[in-house]
Amino acid sequence: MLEKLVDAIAGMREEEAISLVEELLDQGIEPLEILKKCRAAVEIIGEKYEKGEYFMPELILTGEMLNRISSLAKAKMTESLEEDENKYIGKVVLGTVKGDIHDIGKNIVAFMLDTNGFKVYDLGVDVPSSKFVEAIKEYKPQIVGMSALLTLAFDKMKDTVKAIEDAGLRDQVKIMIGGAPINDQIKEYTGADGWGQDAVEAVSLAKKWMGGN
Ligand code: B12
Repeated sequence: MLEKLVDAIAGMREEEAISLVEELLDQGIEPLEILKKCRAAVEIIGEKYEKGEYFMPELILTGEMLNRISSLAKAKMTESLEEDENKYIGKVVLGTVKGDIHDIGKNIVAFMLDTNGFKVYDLGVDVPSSKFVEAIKEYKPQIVGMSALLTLAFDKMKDTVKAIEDAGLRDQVKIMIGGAPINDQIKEYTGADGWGQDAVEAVSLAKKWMGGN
């Protein structure tokens, strides 16, 4: 049935995918197993997008499906994980910066970090620097992730890094940034510690910073 799930997601059959997830969870399948299968489906979708078989509407639908599936899976996961914070590899505060409302990529990053054992505090979109600072104080993450698709938002990323510095929290967190236009130069400009081209790189970077491989 797990393979049927991959097929339903990659085939854009949203309601079938949701029913399958509900059934699998009822059968006691580990939420993490389900999320791993979603990751496999996302890889197929990404390939189809690159080949020109899928377009933006499919990516948007993917984001929507993943949100629905991850909230079903997360509801189960938090039951077992929240009792023991030590089970997480690390904590990440994540958001799309002020002025930018693109969140499909950010949600995929959140989802992938989740699947890989990180506790993610997703602040949403259009997030002002003050909200990042408050979230660092409240959740004490080791990592902060910022997403942006608009070139206008680079300054907001820089401002947020500065606000974290001004609040005396800069040495407590590693900061990663991402989004289609981000590159090494933007990383240097904003003062972030690293950047990732996709959600897989986000996870590798986060694991590296937490001392994993
Ligand atoms: C879908 C889309 C929208 C949707 C967003 C829906 C949503 N819920 O997100 C809607 C229609 C709302 C939208 C609105 C706008 N958009 Co728009 N949009 C796009 C589009 C087509 C795709 C973006 C996307 O979702 N890509 C797919 C995801 C999966 O990729 P991704 O975001 O890059 O994420 C991956 C990586 O970058 C990385 N990543 C992402 N975040 C992070 C974070 C970290 C920490 C790490 C490590 C990695 C990482 O991992 C992700 C997964 O692999 C792009 C064009 C494009 N080709 O990028 C334009 C684009 C980004 N939009 C653009 C514009 C101009 C706008 C508008 C201003 C349009 C308007 N005039 O109203 C508004 C902006 C409103 C605002 N204030 O933000 C421009 C930006 C130009 C610029 N240089 O700034 C683009 C480039 C289109 C263009 N060519 O002109 N948009």
